[in-house]
Amino acid sequence: MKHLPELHSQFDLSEARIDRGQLVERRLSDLAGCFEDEDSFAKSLAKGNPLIYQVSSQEPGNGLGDMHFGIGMLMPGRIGDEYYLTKGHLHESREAAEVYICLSGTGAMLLEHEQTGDVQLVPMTSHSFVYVPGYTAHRTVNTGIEPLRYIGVYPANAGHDYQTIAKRGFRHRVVATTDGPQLLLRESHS
Ligand code: PAN
Ligand code: ZN
Repeated sequence: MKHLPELHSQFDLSEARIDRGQLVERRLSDLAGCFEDEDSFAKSLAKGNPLIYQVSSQEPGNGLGDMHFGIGMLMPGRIGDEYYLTKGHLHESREAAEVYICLSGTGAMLLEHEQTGDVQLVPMTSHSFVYVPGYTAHRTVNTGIEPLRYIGVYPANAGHDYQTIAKRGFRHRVVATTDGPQLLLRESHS
């Protein structure tokens, strides 16, 4: 069966790009304020401004019931003891959930419920799904030594609220310890 061209898109796993995708790139400087250790952040930034993650996404429609989707690639690395991470956000439509499909690499999804404060660190390993419920701030961290690649699928009306996170921050952070990745309370959280 021949697909209509706009309904079929190929993605490049290694480059983490979808055909006709809009590309967003986040460099270290875009993540100011996200890491606890500001001295380590400043020292790393003085050495260069590497790409930390990118998302290539498609927004085929904005009608009721439409879906958006994107493929992300988060690089391995740390600032101090804290793993490289995405900015993280709540959905503007708070009830909007999201499905992540983990393709390669090793990481975790930090989930914090906006009202209850319930926190979960959900493993992201290749060939697994992570379900992100509504009303939940979500941030991806790469706890491995390879790029973490994943696909996210969410309702078209979800929207991205970065401001609430920028103001309040996440209450927890994910750090490297001799026992592996651990979830700690963020000291600077207000
Ligand atoms: C994902 C994220 C992606 C990048 O596609 O947008 O992981 O993270 P930030 O958006 O927090 O920079 C998603 O959750 N979309 O809703
Ligand atoms: Zn999301």
